[in-house]
Amino acid sequence: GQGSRHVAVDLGASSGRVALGTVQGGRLSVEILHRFPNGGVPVRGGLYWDVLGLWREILHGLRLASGRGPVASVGVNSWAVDYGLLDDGGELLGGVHHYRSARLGGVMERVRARLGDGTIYGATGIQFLPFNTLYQLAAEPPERLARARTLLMVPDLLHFWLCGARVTERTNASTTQLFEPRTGEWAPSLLEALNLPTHFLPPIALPGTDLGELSPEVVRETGLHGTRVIAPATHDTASAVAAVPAAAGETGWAYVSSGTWSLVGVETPGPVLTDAACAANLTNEAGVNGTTRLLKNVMGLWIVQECRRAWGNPDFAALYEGAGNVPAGGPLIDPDDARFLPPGLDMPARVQASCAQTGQPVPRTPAEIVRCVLESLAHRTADVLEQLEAVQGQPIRTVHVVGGGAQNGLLNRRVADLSGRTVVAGPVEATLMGNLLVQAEASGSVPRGSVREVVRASGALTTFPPGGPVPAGERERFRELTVRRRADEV
Ligand code: LFR
Repeated sequence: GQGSRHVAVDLGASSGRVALGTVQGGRLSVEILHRFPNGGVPVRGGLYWDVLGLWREILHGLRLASGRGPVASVGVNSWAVDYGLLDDGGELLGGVHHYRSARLGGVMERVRARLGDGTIYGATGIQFLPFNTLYQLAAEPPERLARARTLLMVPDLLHFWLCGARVTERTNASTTQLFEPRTGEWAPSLLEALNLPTHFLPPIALPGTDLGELSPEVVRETGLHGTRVIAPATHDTASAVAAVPAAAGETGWAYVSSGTWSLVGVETPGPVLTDAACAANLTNEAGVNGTTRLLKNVMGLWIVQECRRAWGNPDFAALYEGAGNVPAGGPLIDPDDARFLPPGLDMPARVQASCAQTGQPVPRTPAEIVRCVLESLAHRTADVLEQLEAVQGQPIRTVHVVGGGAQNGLLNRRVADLSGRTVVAGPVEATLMGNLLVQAEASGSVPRGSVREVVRASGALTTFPPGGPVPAGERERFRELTVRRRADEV
């Protein structure tokens, strides 16, 4: 037979893809049909996503898919926390703000002061990050919220355009800091305490929910017939974690979902809302099958991406090769310093200023700057692994690095060396695979609970044992550098 065919749309902060997945004989093959760039669009001091442009690219990708034969289902995943507001008639009310928009300056601090950290964390178990949906809603003009009938997260909005469903898928809802991880329902009390409306929060649907058939208009535009829209784990990180190639019964593993962000975490059977988890500012996001993703956002390859943009987009491969020739033991930054969050062509200068202010040699060449960033990310990853171990009370021996960043051999090696743990890298396409396999599971084309097994059967992994050079006192040098910010763990 032909196997069962599904289409995944994976929207990342810097690029999007439409991919065709075919499941046959317990294996998944993934063919990327269409790639397109993505990024923030600065307008009048704001920063927005080009959702209409993304929609056009999705339609184009679906048209390509229809040329290959019948498709059982399609599902969209993206980054988290951002949303569109719809009016009664389903019209989009204004732009979709980017989570790195300057509109959020000072908002989280005000909300935390008003509600108290214990109340917010106790209700949601979510890491305090300035761009959480809770703070974005607190930054909205009240008239806009009053006019809004439905809030949809970015993948939900695209599903709505595909098939008309007005629901929020659970994994992405869980990132908002408006979601109760124990009950799986919204936590409207936080909005109420801020005197904000809650009427626009839609019903929550589980990953794997059949949302309906493509609208007649989309059928006309794409040529797809009989294709269902099935919600995957719409949060990209949740799709990636669903596809971590851990073996059945494997214990003592953590994951890094490596891309624009590094999401460093473990999978737990339920939320961990202890004082220790709160003090470590760990997030409890929803995973597939009722699991919890206990993790922390680490700034990730964003700093390198933004430096590269400033340097006129040279080849990533050349940048990383150059960085590999720079010796270890050079200057370090605290990658989670808030100064690195906003976009800007001054990113290399920010890295340099940080090194200068901490009395270290200033990296000059792109190779030196990239090495400094990668080395610092590896240190920070090692720190978070230690925090996760302490909070969970269980040793972590293996680190599964998945996503685009898993191609970065230098970063993988340094995470292994600096954390003293074995890194298993791959798959690079974990997000697409997780998205596709949750659809396949829901449509019955792979057995329930077999997603990780199918991923393991579908491609080779690369192992990086620890043991490379770690100059004496190196870990302490990084800790020293980050101690002031870590007191607040944001
Ligand atoms: C990764 C990611 C992270 C989320 C960040 C912002 O792509 O989804 O999990 O914290 O983007 O939405």
